[in-house]
Amino acid sequence: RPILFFDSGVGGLSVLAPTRKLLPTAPFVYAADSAGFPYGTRSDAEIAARVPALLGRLTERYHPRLIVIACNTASTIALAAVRTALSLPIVGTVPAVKPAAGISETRVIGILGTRATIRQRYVDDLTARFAADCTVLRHGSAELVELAEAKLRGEAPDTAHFAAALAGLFDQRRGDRIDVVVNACTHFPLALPELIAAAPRPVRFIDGGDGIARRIAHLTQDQGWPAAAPGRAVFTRLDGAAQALAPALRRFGLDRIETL
Ligand code: DGN
Repeated sequence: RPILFFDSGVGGLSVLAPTRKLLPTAPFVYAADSAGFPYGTRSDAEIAARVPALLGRLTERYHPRLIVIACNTASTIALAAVRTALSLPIVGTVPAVKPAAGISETRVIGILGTRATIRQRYVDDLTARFAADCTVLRHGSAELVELAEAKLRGEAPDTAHFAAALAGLFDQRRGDRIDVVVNACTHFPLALPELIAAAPRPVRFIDGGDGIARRIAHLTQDQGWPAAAPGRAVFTRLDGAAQALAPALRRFGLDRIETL
């Protein structure tokens, strides 16, 4: 039975990649809700209704042994509802505030996510629990999600666009003191070199990908994965943009493309 990754688009590949390193022969299904993309500009109610319903359909079709919600927007809004609706292990992806607070020297941290993620109470709670002595600045960007998707379709990334998107974080009061930025959207680590190049000065970008991969390996450790299985990518709508992702998906071991 496969491990099912779920995101609105290709962002979850930043969680799939470290997981494949730890579990090279595990069977993977990567589901992208291309018909619902992007989630960051949708209402909480839409996401709360859509994500559990889609994961229910995907579970019926693929019988995964574990689901990874590889999307901060979906996780911070719908993780609890999905766990209630489905009786299999669900791993979520939430902003890496705790490790950020662990390494910040200036005690000023940036959280870069979608607009939907940064307004969640879930993020308030993480901040209160793990970064109470820090100034935590948040910025929600729809542009960065589009830029990461375009990069994976093979379009040449433009540093100026990344710099403009980052200005919303660094131009805030005390933004000049930020030394650690949490990539709180799974799309952003896919464009890490571009983010580093576009930042106004050297800062550390961190995300939860490696930690989530270790958690998945731990939860599946009793499983013998006999031989490398071809990975599948499933789209809720297989349009031109989705098809243009095929070469990138192959680089992540996803050789077959299907529609839900
Ligand atoms: N990759 C998703 C996240 O981590 O929040 C959201 C991308 C989107 O749909 N805007």
